[in-house]
Amino acid sequence: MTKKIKKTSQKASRSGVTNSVTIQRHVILACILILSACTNSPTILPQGGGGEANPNLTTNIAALEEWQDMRFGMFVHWGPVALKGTEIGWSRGREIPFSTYDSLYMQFNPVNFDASEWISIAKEAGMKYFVITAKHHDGFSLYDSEFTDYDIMNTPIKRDLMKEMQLACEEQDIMFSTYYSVLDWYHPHYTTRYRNEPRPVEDSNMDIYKQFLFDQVGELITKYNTNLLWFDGQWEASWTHEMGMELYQYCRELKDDLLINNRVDKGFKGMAGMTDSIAKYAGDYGTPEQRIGEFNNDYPWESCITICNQWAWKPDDKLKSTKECIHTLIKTIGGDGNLLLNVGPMPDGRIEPRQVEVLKEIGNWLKVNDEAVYGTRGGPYMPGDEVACTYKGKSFFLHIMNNSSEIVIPSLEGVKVKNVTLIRDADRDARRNDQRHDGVTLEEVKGKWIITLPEQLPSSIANVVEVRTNTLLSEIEPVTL
Ligand code: H79
Repeated sequence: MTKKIKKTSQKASRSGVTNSVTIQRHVILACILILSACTNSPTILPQGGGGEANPNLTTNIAALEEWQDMRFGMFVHWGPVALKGTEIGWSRGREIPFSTYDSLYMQFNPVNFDASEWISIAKEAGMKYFVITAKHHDGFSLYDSEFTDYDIMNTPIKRDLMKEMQLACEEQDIMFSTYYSVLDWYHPHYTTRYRNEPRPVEDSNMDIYKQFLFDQVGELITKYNTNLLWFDGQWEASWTHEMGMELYQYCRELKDDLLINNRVDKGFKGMAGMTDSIAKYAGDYGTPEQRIGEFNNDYPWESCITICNQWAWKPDDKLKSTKECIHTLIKTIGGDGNLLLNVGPMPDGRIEPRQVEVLKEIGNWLKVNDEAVYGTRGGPYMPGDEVACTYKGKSFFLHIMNNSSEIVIPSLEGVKVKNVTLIRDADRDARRNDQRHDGVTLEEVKGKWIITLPEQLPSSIANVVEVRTNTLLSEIEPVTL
């Protein structure tokens, strides 16, 4: 087993959930097997993995659940294009002429880059994992690759910045992960050309490109110990379903507890990001882009959303407010997904101070409400516009995003409420020991639970009420709010 992040104390408190989920999965799997034996129909895979070519290569569930428990990660889109402030990959041959774009690396000299500082910013924001663009559609390798000269070692900075990021992550217990675009508009042997690029395609050979890609991905796994591979760019005709399944299998052979998103293969449909057929297509989880995914606790998913508009840095780009970011996180985890929030650092190597400010404020909210986020799952109520819900064991957490003093939710059949508290500060012991009720009450009236909150609410962004019950909430069918 390769090195992964150290287990935190949260691990202990979530073991109840994990065990029950595992048991549930085993029961479901047993039922499916019995059913398929009776009807002679093919076995339905209850989870993702290597696709139809690799029916026995299923998602590594322990790694998946550990990642799901993290709930919140940092996505970073960075490269020489930051010098221009235009979009990574897409502006090549659009806002920036091809030859200018492809020469930017010769001036890329981010002298203020400090990997420990980036990772501290992520950590302070309450993020538990980190995903860096090792190679985007523009083909530039942000790391020291043996297989190309178009990489960070041939820039004026001449330092393997991605290695520094990996080491900083390991130092600070943040799970290190990499983004890799299977599409490469720079590589001569990748057959599809971007826009009106003049290079002829006649001599291009996808077999050569494929070998290059496998070699590079191999480096990410063996040299950088990436824990998750975030593939992208699978939609062009040059990339096939067969290649996707082969790449998935290759990665898992190199590292069995690696997680791989669904863009490794062609099952990803539209920006809603989920997979058409989990048994047919490779990938461990769905990837809605620039949107909050729909409630789904059958197939794991992660929304990737930018903190500004652009993925890569743009001067004076419109920045989302702390409130919008926190509400996005709450609605995502309420739908049982992870949130991968993207920042695009500046060409000098720093993350923009105003973005750092928002990230810090998100972290401040999370420090108080951490129990309602990490190690939880979405449900048993599906998210609405103003309230979303997470649960862990026998407790559920109502995240209330308006400032109302009363909320009404359908009661859960057969579930008894034992205790209701408002998360006010990080002093969870006082709350747990029932020394404070903070003026929250819950009353049952005709199949509804009416929850009243005190006038003075702790947060102007979102307040969390914990409802402790007598029932394991993973057993409850999701209810609409
Ligand atoms: O890496 C990020 C995007 O570059 C990539 N996926 C995320 C994680 C991506 N691949 N495809 N798309 C995004 C969809 C394409 C969106 C576009 Fe556009 C709209 C391309 C051109 C217009 C977004 C806005 C990108 C450039 C401007």
